[in-house]
Amino acid sequence: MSPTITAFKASPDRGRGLARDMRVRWALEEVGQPYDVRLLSFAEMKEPAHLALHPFGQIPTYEDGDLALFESGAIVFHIAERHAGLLPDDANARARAITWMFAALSTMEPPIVDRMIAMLLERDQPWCEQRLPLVEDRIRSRLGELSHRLGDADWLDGAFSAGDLMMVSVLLRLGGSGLVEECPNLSAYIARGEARPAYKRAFAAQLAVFTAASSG
Ligand SMILES: N[C@@H](CCC(=O)N[C@@H](CS)C(=O)NCC(=O)O)C(=O)O
Repeated sequence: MSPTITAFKASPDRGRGLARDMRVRWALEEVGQPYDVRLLSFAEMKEPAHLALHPFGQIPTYEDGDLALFESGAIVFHIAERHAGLLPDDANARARAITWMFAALSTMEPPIVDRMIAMLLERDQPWCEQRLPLVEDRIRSRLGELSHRLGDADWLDGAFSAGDLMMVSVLLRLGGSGLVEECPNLSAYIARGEARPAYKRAFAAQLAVFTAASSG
């Protein structure tokens, strides 16, 4: 049996890779694990059947036999633990790759999500014009620090890992902001992630949901 994940039936970014099922799809593609997708409307995400899987009524979720998981980070970690290819065998290198997953989710992603909320939901607030530059400066600092650490390496710690998968996924949420472009090595890092065949397959699969919906 293949695992089943959940994704948006109608994605706010029209299936352009930003919804967080993309990370899970990418991880599954990297390890060569086929999967099924259950598409949900916003209303369906808040119904009891889905709330039993995801206490916050969101996507993605992951079901495999008796196991049901939520939180993209936990799901990608689980996939990386169960299959070869996303975490190194060496125990210390593995711990460092996991550290990068946490860094992506708990250090980089919060200010990036703050910016998205400011752009999408707070635009009309009188204080938004003052707040946005502050949020962007916080992101800029983090990007500068990350850029310094990455230097001219291809990936954050040796070979590509779940840490890079998560970091690239989070940085992609800055598309169109111009912030990443201030650090050319980070732009190149993201491009390397996007060039991976597994990323391309995952992106195409997510986009196909929207393409099918708009042509049907
Ligand atoms: N920390 C969660 C965030 C999940 C999340 O925010 N999901 C969004 C889609 S990317 C969602 O379901 N939004 C709809 C909602 O919150 O009602 C994760 O990484 O899985």
